[in-house]
Amino acid sequence: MSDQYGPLKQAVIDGNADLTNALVQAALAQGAAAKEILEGALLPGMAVVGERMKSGECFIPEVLLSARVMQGALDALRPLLAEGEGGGLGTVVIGTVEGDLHDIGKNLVGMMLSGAGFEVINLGTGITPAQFVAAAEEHGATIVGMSALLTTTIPRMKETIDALAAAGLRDKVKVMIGGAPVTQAFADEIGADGYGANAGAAVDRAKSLVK
Ligand code: B1M
Repeated sequence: MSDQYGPLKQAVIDGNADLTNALVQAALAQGAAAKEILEGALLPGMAVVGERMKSGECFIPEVLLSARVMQGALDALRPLLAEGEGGGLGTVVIGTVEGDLHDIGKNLVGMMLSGAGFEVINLGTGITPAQFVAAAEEHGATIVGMSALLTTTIPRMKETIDALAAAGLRDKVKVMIGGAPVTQAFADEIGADGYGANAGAAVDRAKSLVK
């Protein structure tokens, strides 16, 4: 799979939007499934960018380019990823926590939840505990989903759980968390109901939470 998608993966790494879009469209035209394109090229491409960022081989401007390219490709795949199993599973209010602007993974999880039959209210990035609480109340959320990519921002997840409890909502909503630094052990520690290592696992967990 990875060889077939080598050029597309490389286009994401290079931050080449035109080539990425063209290769995504070509793959779709040849009958590739959106999930296959995502898992075979787009996610591995971003993983390489992450490794290079960590090792100092590339810097924020390059990472931003790749991130924009990834977001553009996800937008093209959105209708296909969100195609799905019918509605009725409940409402998920999802956002990236305060102080954190990483949103690619959170948007992907939102799309996949939508495809699985949840109504998804995507609050965006930098969401404070009070904003999560207000949105959960306003939309009658079944699940509150929080994403964080920074070790410095994951403490906001526990603060949000505490804020939900203080607002009398903790028994009414399930809390799901995810993002690169988040683990099942951390989810257990802060009293979250569910954790997903990736979008697929997040959907499975969300479904099991509303059964
Ligand atoms: Co940032 N960044 N970044 N960054 N960035 C990381 C996270 C980092 C690991 C890079 C590195 O050093 N290797 C590092 C964090 C280190 C740490 O905290 N220990 C880092 C840093 C340091 C920073 C800055 C501080 C850099 C700086 O300014 N000096 C800065 C912080 C800005 C801020 O948020 N306040 C910053 C900025 C940026 C960009 C703006 C350039 C860009 C973000 C663009 C955007 O999101 N719109 C960016 C990017 C792109 C990354 C990396 C390279 C890629 C993240 C990504 O999109 N991955 C990232 C490296 C990495 O993660 N390996 C990195 C693809 C995405 C599909 O995966 O988000 O993990 P992910 O989502 C997955 C799962 O985690 C899970 O499912 C998703 C789909 O499979 N998941 C959930 C996510 N949310 C979930 C919620 C759930 C369930 C599952 O339930 C609700």
